[in-house]
Amino acid sequence: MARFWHHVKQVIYEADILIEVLDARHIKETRNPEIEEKVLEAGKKLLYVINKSDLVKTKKFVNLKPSVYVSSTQKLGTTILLKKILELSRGEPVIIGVLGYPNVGKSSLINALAGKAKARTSSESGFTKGLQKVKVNNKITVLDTPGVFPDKEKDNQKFGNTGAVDFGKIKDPEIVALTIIRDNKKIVEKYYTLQGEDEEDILEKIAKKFKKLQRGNMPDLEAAARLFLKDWQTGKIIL
Ligand SMILES: Nc1nc2c(ncn2[C@@H]2O[C@H](COP(=O)(O)OP(=O)(O)OP(=O)(O)O)[C@@H](O)[C@H]2O)c(=O)[nH]1
Ligand SMILES: [Mg+2]
Repeated sequence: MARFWHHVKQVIYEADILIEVLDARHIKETRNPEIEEKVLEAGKKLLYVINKSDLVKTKKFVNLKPSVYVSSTQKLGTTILLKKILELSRGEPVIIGVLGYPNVGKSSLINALAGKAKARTSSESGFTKGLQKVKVNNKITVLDTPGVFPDKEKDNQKFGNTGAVDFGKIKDPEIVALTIIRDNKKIVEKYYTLQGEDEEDILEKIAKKFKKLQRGNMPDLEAAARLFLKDWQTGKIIL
């Protein structure tokens, strides 16, 4: 991940305002204190944008200032965000750097602001590789960046939960899936319309329901775990 740091530093240097994009389902987990510190140290303004708000039924109260809830794919909250940007820039031309965890929707946010698909997006985490400049209008220019984790972080569970490492690549998918199922039992049971004694039982039932079976009709728990993580990470399961 270290190779991404020079992009981050460059963006912080070039931009007047930095947006940290957070995932509404995992606000705390997708914050990056190292980046926040660097932004403030550089004397730049930090604006929190809580994206994927369409994936939560109730918006949590967050003590982050200034912050705006948006859904980039459903274009919700973007007018309020543009207003906030104009307020912070006092109507002067401004360069905005967009930072955040992999896969939180940085590129999608830029497209929502620009009103067209100018930054390339993907459900694959780690998609944006270098810096990309996008002109939103004649006052606002936005810099897209590759997602970054905090330097020291190696938390496989968190990567799976937030989608920072995607379902196809995550290590130990069964452990990751079982922990998420345990922590969200009711929601998972409701989504798959099944019930289980515990998380292992639920994962077995998911395997059977979607015919993820090994020889002898035994449930293939790794395949079921990846299927579950796909649904989880791509926002099919609404919290
Ligand atoms: N439901 C929902 N999905 C979103 C939203 N914003 C982005 N996504 C999806 O999240 C995935 C990642 O979006 P990107 O915009 O590529 O995310 P990114 O932060 O640029 O990702 P990297 O470049 O890989 O770091 C895509 O599948 C998007 O369609 C949103 O507001 N709601
Ligand atoms: Mg991107």
